[in-house]
Amino acid sequence: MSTVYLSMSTDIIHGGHMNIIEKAAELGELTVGVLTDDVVASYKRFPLLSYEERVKIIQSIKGVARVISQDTLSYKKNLEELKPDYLVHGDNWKEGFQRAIREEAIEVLASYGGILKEFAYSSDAQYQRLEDASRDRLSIPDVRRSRLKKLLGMKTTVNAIEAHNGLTGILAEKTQVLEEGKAYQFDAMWVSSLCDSTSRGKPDIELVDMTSRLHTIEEIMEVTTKPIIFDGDTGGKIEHFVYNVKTLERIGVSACIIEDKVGLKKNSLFGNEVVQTQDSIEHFCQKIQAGKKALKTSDFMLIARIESLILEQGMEDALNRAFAYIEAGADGIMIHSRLKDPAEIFEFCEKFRAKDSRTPIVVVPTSFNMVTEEEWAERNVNVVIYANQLTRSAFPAMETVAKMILKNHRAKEADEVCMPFKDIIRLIPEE
Ligand code: SPV
Ligand code: MG
Repeated sequence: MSTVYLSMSTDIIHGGHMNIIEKAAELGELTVGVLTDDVVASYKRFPLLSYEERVKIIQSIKGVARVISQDTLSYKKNLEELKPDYLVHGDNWKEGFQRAIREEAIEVLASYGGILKEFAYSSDAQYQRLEDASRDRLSIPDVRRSRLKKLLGMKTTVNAIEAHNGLTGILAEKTQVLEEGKAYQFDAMWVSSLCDSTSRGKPDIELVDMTSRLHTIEEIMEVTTKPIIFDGDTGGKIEHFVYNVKTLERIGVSACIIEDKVGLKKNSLFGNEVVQTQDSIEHFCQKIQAGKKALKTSDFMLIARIESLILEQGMEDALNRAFAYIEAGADGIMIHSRLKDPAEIFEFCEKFRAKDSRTPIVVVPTSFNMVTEEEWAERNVNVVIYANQLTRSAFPAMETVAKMILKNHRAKEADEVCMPFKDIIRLIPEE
């Protein structure tokens, strides 16, 4: 009997999938490769059903002889291992970024005489409606909140980009790079105090109050589904913090990071150029304990941010604090630095990991920005936050246009650097 291979990522089985499984099974004994969660999340959306659940469903479909995992978009590894007589695929991969994946598969098939069988891709309007409904489910607070922990379980390193309103939220949600058979998108969003304050024309000194910050989150949540990591600044008074952390958890935020500073907080990247006071270990531990006690789910993460390197208190102090904060209940540690050279962050990670292999480490590489995500992964860093690049790129672009209009006494010249008007009115479609 001939052998057949087909790969599937879906978490909603519809008639189109049943048809292609039926056709594939007619060709011989069918093995289905189920794409792992991180691969599905990189090119589609986060799967509502986990890999294990999807395997169970697909395994029970008539005609499926067995199910294996496919852990890349590329078919190479599984084809070389199985050497199936037939590879079955919808014809939709002839164009676009999947073309490279198709070409590679054809090459592997040719190496041992396998045959590619392509069937017309079924694009029924009701299938699209089903997909839209599934995507909507991802925005439900319980689903969204738990997603950060799930991602941390799936990937060594999760990335997050700053969002401070609906529009930057949409950028974080939808921006995707598809190239050479690979797909990339951001895993999560960072609601930065710096960018939230800057977008309101205010300094980053905890002046924008919690009600306004919650408003920002609400605006982002209305138009996105990805998990949110909230920059909680110092967390404020313990008596206030316990209320705020409960609210964040209830509305579906996944994590809150608070920094160990007291008094008038200034942005960390000022370092000791301005007066900033670090909290005592005892008091910050009390804040963490109170915050953890107020929480109702195990999904929400309270992450402690250590300012010792920023305030030049030394590596020893940073490490002591990290272990004390974890002892107090922190679900993760953010270590920050304002040096261009990543050496002190690397040293912290190494010394921390020597004693703790589990607790997630978060970094914000604004100054030490030459390190790639792959390099962070090698050092067992779990969350990489791009904290301010959208704001820093948007402001000079807007300023340039404002100056062009002033200089030319009209907008014609500025139009060259603006997106076409017809594109902006269609950027946000009506539902
Ligand atoms: C922020 O984005 O507001 C941060 C990171 O807290 S930093 O600006 O580097 O302090
Ligand atoms: Mg901040």
